[in-house]
Amino acid sequence: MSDPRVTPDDLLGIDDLLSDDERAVRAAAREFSRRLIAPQIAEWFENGGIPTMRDLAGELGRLGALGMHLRGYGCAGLSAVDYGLTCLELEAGDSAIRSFVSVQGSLAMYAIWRYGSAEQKQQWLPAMAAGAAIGCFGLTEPDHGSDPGSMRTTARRDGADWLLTGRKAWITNGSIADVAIVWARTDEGIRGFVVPTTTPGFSAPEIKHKLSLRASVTSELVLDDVRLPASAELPTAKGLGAPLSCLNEARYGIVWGAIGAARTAYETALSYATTRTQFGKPIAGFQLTQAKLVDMAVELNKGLLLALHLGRRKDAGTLAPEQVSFGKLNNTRSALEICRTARGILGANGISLDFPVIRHMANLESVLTYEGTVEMHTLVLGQAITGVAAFR
Ligand code: TGC
Ligand code: FAD
Repeated sequence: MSDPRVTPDDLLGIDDLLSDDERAVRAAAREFSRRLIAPQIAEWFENGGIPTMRDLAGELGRLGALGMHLRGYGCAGLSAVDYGLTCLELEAGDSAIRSFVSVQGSLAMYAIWRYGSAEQKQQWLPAMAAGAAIGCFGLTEPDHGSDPGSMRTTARRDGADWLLTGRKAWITNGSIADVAIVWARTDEGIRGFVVPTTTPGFSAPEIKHKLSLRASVTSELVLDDVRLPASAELPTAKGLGAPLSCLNEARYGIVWGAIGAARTAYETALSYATTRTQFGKPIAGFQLTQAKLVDMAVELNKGLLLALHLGRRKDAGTLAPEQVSFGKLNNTRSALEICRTARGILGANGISLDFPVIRHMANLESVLTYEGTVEMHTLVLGQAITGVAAFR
């Protein structure tokens, strides 16, 4: 019997931990990413948007990526690991695509799927799973980001109706959404509302001048006495715990996705280092470059193992929110470090959009901040370890 060998692109043999079906889901997402994202993403990033986003949403729907691990209502009903592998492959293309999928499936659809009425589910979920209707999720406000419990957007009763007033900020998909899940303060506490974006008083101006996630749409949501019927309220979403439970879903996808962005940067740096010659030999032949490549590979593989571990727990129903914070904290932080190291290995070429490195690096600055900053997830884990909440 021959000794086990390592392969450079799977140093720990993590592939062996996946089933044939999981490898097939991953292959489909990888093919999608390489065919429909990679060829055009530098241009989309440079121009600040994806002109064919509605078509791409339909393609993502056909891939089964929208609400992939939800059951019923036209959703694919696959596992959390399948969904994670898909997030990884899509984010290997660009964080904007995984962001779209996260917001659509894990935030907007999940909120309706978990907390919605039968009518809300029937009206929105099949169209959203197909990518025919686009959703967004409005929690953050201009003055309340890490501390959403202090939100100022209000919903007050007016006869049988609700009137929503306030402002949300930094909302992914906002200006292209057909439906917004809006979280607002009521006399009874925080509640969620399903807001068709054609409702009078609702507008979603796009936020321009971003230097990160440029291919993604980010918007404000302006709610100026938006009148909604009583049936627009998510009936079982009571209190801040409801939106935070949706965040667990999206954060889980990011744990995997960040590894995809880092993998692309690592592969680019490895390939560059073996072909770029200085001082008469490929720069991969210098010990300092090898140390960088090894550090990148070690962190990449550790991050992937962590994602898979959390995915198996999620499928077993044993994944705790603090464990999601562990993954989000570690994998976004190390993915960004991998991209920064890759950028250095590429020298001047590292700052060009001709290589998929600085784009991923810039995107990950957003990924580090949204869905809970490094500091928030550190404090979540600090509380888990010490038993003391240090948020305020
Ligand atoms: P706190 O008093 O701790 O909790 C309030 C209630 O919520 C419960 N809870 C959770 N439930 C489920 N999952 C979680 N992860 C939960 N964390 C807390 C908690 O048990 C409590 O329930 P109850 O029944 O006792 O009322 O709340 P706090 O005000 O002290 O805040 C805690 C903190 C700081 C951790 C939380 O506010 C937080 O996570 N802040 C970060 C905000 C954030 O992540 N925003 C993300 C906005 S969405 C987004 O960024 C989308 S980007 C997507 C993309 O484009 O890909
Ligand atoms: P702040 O909360 O003001 O924080 C500023 C700094 O202070 C951070 O470093 C933070 O960690 C630190 N800080 C705050 N409190 C503490 C503390 N107690 N201890 C130590 N440090 C602290 N939101 C949505 O609701 N929906 C979306 O779809 C969405 N999409 C986004 C897309 C993009 C591209 C971006 C950039 C953001 C998006 N967000 C979205 C908003 C995102 O969730 C917030 O930006 C994030 O939660 C942080 O809030 P903030 O920007 O207001 O920063």
